[in-house]
This record gives sequence, structure tokens and C-alpha cells, in this order.
Amino acid sequence: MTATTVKFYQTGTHTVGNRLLDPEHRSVQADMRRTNSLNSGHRACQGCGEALGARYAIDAAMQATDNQLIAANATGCLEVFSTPYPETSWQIPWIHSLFGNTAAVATGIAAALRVKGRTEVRVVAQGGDGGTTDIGFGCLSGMFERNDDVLYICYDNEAYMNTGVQRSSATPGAARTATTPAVGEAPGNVFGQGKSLPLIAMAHEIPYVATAIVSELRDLEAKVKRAMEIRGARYIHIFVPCPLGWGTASNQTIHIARLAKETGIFPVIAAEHGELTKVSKIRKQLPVEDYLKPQRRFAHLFSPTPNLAAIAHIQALADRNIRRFGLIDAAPVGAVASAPTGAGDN
Ligand SMILES: Cc1ncc(C[n+]2csc(CCOP(=O)(O)OP(=O)(O)O)c2C)c(N)n1
Ligand code: SF4
Repeated sequence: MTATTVKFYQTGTHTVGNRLLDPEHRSVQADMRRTNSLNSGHRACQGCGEALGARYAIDAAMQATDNQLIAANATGCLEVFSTPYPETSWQIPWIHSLFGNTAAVATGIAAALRVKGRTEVRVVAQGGDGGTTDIGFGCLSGMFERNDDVLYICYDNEAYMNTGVQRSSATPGAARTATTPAVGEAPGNVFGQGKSLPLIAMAHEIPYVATAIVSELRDLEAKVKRAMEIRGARYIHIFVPCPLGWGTASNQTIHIARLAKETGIFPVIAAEHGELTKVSKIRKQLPVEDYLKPQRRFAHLFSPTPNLAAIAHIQALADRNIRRFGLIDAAPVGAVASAPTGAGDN
């Protein structure tokens, strides 16, 4: 896809604003023929980043495949809030797998379609960060290694939200969860553990890896479209704020996501066959406090006394992301493949 610079005047919402553009430049959501793949009536919390990310991602995948799409979905919030028996919000063929085997189920669907000669039908697997970085990790790595023809989408809300906000291996250092309480000398989640699935996916040298964020929905759509132009294993990791688990106001989801990018906490990138191909630059670098303060899961870093060491640690991790991925024009691009810990922002 070629990038076009568009100057937006105050045009209202993302959707309405796009209708001022030529049809070929409009976002998928601005297209009257969008599928509404994840329809209204589901039971996500107000302001759920995961619901927003999934709607945009799957509508974009539907458009890119001419509506020839099947989705496998791990157990987790997205599955639970969209399919309370006997109802469903999905307007596409959709299969609920176990918590840990979505990648394997998707691989099986792709294999069956290949045997039946139905290669025009494409397969998406999706799950939360717990289902992806922890329990489903083995199946996912196998899917990558075999280069199975599946796009796997991880909706990263940085904990096991569906079961009550337990820590996952995508939970950032110092974050309070139900299993990492804000008590003791080092309150919240420990630093130096966890994993970055985008970097691990890149290390598998699969055809396509990208990260995306719900404050840059046009970029998210473009990355899904790019992924569907490619055959083989593809991985998109979407940063999705969770008002309930993070302790944020439900009308702040987009703002929090934007702050994660503008501080360097969450790098927005793309890579093909292990090589970085796209980096969304930070427009104006902000201090990590701007991102941390609105979230109750980090409240213990500021009260009753500021935990300057922990805040400095988080700032250093954001600065490392900026250096490693060249997120600011002046910053040199680091050697991503040889990054020492493999962790992105933990
Ligand atoms: C084998 C197994 N263990 C535990 C569970 C319980 N369980 C269901 S959803 C879930 C958490 C999902 O977390 P995540 O994948 O991060 O998705 P989120 O709900 O945060 O979107 C857990 C622990 C299960 N269904 N199956
Ligand atoms: S707990 Fe979080 S991820 Fe789950 S529905 Fe609510 S806002 Fe969305």
C-alpha cells in the first residue's frame, strides 16, 4: 500500500472525517460496505480497547479477503464478551478454541482448506496476551516455525483480564495486578521478567510481524491489509488499554494508547522476514509519568511518596525502546535482532 499524506481539518469522528476523502483513501470503517464483524450488543466494558482493536482488525481482514475469512478465538475477554451462549456478536465464521491452542486450531483450519482447494478462504487466530505469550506460546511458536498460513493477532492488555486481572508475561514492571499487589519494598510486578512477543516472532523470521495501537487505527488497518497480502505465518500485536484492569477512565482509552506510543513505552513497528521495515515515529517525546499517572495500577509509584527509582527504571526502558527501534528521527536504529534480553518494554 502506498502512503498518502492527508491534511485533516476538523471533520468530526475518524469515520465521518474519512468520508471527505476519495473512496480509495478512506479507512475500512468509513466504508459503508464494512462488515461490522464484531457487532454491537456484545458485553465488553465501556471503553474496552480490545473490542475496538478487534473490530478494526477483523473488518480490515474481511475487506482484504473479500469477506473470505474464518477466525479462531482463544478463551479470554474477547471470546467471553462476544459470545455469551446462545448469542454471538460475530458476523463471520468464528470458532472458540481452548485457552492455549488457538494457533494449532487455526493451523488445522488452514490445512483443511488447503486440502479442499479453498485457498481463497483465509484464517485468523486471535487471543489475549495471556493466551498468546503464556499458555498458547508453544502452539504459536510451532505455527511460526512451520510457516503455517495464518494471521495471529494478539490483543495485549497486559494481564489476564477475563479472570480478574492476574499477571501475565506481558505485564510491565511495577504494575499492580491481583497477583502482583502493591506491597513491600518493590511493589507491583517485578522488573526484568516477561517477554516481548513481537521480538520473538521476528526471531522466527516469519514473513510479517507488526505492532499496532488503538490510537492509530488507520495504521492498524493498513497493517492487517499488508498481512493479508502475504501467505505464511504472520503476527500482529495490538496494544489495547483495559479500563477495568488498568484503572483508567473509560473515555481515556485512546489517550492512554497515544501516551504509550509518545513516551516510547510501546514501539509501533513492522518487520518482514526478521528485518524492520516500518517505524512509527514519536512526534513529541513525553515523560513516562504522563502515561503512568492516569492509571491506578501505577498509583503506588506516586503516593504516598514518589518511587523515583521505579519511575526512572520505566523511563530507561522507554528510552531503550526509542534507541532500539529509532523511534525519534535523531535516535540511531539499534540492532534489534541482537537485543540482549528479548524484552520490549518489560
Ligand atoms: C487451560 C485453562 N486455564 C485457565 C483458564 C481460565 N481462563 C480463561 S480466560 C483466562 C485469562 C485470559 O487472559 P488473556 O489471554 O490475557 O485475555 P484477556 O481476558 O486479558 O483478553 C483464563 C486464565 C482456561 N480457560 N483454560
Ligand atoms: S476487562 Fe478489560 S479487556 Fe475485558 S472487557 Fe473489560 S475493558 Fe475489555
